[in-house]
Amino acid sequence: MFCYQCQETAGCTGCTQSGVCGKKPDVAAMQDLLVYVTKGISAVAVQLRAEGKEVAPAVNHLVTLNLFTTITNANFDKEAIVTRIHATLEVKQELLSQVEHADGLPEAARWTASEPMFAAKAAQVGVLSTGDEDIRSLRELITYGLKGLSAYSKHANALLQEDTEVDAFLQRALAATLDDALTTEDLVELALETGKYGVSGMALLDKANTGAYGNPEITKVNIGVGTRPGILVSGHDLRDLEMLLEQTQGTGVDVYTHSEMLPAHYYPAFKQYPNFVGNYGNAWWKQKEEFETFNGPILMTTNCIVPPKDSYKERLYTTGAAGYPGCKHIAGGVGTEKDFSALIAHAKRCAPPAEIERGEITGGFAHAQVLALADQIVSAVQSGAIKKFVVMAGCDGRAKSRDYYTEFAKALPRDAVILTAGCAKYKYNKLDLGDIGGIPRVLDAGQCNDSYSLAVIAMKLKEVFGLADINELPIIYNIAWYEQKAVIVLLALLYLGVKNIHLGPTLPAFLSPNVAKVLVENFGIAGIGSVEDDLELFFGKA
Ligand code: FSO
Ligand code: SF4
Repeated sequence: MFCYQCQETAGCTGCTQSGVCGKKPDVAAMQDLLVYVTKGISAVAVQLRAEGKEVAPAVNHLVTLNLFTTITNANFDKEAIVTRIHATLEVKQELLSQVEHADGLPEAARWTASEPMFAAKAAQVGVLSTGDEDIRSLRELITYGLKGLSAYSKHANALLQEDTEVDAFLQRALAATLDDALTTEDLVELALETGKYGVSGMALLDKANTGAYGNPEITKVNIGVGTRPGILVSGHDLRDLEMLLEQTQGTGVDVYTHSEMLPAHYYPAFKQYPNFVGNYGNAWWKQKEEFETFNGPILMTTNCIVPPKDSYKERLYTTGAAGYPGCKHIAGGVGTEKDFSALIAHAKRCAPPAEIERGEITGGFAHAQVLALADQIVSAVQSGAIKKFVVMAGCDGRAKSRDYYTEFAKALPRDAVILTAGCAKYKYNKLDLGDIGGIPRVLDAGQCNDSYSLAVIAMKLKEVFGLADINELPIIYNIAWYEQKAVIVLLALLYLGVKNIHLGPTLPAFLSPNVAKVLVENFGIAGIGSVEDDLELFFGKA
């Protein structure tokens, strides 16, 4: 196997024996093949559109769900991945029969085989099948960005929102990664275009979430526990959470959020559920301890799954793109009502969660809420009470080096405000960093896709201050990444013209030296240093 798609890749170069995430070589191989056949069906869909034919939404959903399935920590279930390969080959055959001019199609578009051939083919189509390291680097950068975009599209689709232009682009870009005629320049351009559609994809999800559940508002979220048994929901899918909340009414079972599901508490629509108790635990990587003490069933609506301990494995359920062998999967696609009765019955047999923390954390600073406070924020900037905003969005992870972000947050000058989104927040959202004239020093916009909110806020501030360039704002970008959704967020920020983004704790292994050079020279992308050096870099000598 060879996989280098996430920040925790072995030795910062690539996982070759087994994934640091727990992905085994046979699962990695089937993921490689799933990506390959998804590129193939995308090429067929591109050809159909070129011939003026319609591509059904079901095909778009199949492509995005396939890519989402291969995101780090989403699906470890080989059988589930093989089933998706079969389904893709079947739909592809059907689409191929509608193509009039099939001559120019790439091999991936035409390839089909029975299951005994899958392993051999997978060995030929992985990441290393592209020989040139710069082309490989750009193809993977684009593919990982598209995986992130697929995840966001899938969540929007679950709320019955579609953007067929985003889907058409996604398939065109995927197909382009098969095209040997494209140069590094072409692929750099395509990577930026991926960022453009990343903005559209995040905007679509923002519209879907706020349209269905209202605009996030300032909210204090309980981090303690109640006395009744509970179900813990992790991942990012708000529609799954809504169905679970509906089905648990009157059952005596409470619902808690874990990790990236925390921002659900900020939406007005979810506040009406009396059994929606609070947020339990911390970022995804602490789940081994926290799922143990939670005592009740856990629903993973997306990544990030850590291979479960036997002690709680039978309490772990997956749905959507998520999967783990031996864990029960709750079925249901776009527009269907999922049946969570098994989890509810399971919860009733369990003890209530053990308390691991108590108190409250504050969040809900997505664009509408921040813009409602715009006057207060603008005058704090004009009076000098706020000197800088520091975007510390992205992901948390296991690496010890990520303590940097806690120390950096603690050491920031008192007149700096942190803007955050994604699970990166858990590195500092329980520190008492105080406020500036009533404005908290950590403003949490929501999930990683709500980085869109941070971009909307930056655009608005640029307008209010009458600036010509977004980079003239007093905003520093110090972003932590882990998996492929962070890649689409990064490409989206680059597309919006944001320069000098610092990315840590390490730069992606999939950036070849030449591709990294392009990003450094054109966008000022940099890594992180020590807390002291970076503070001096951003704020000058104390
Ligand atoms: Fe985190 Fe995991 Fe949102 Fe990711 S929980 S790491 S970038 O899935 O999606 O921030
Ligand atoms: Fe390794 Fe990350 Fe790939 Fe898992 S997803 S195999 S940890 S590079």
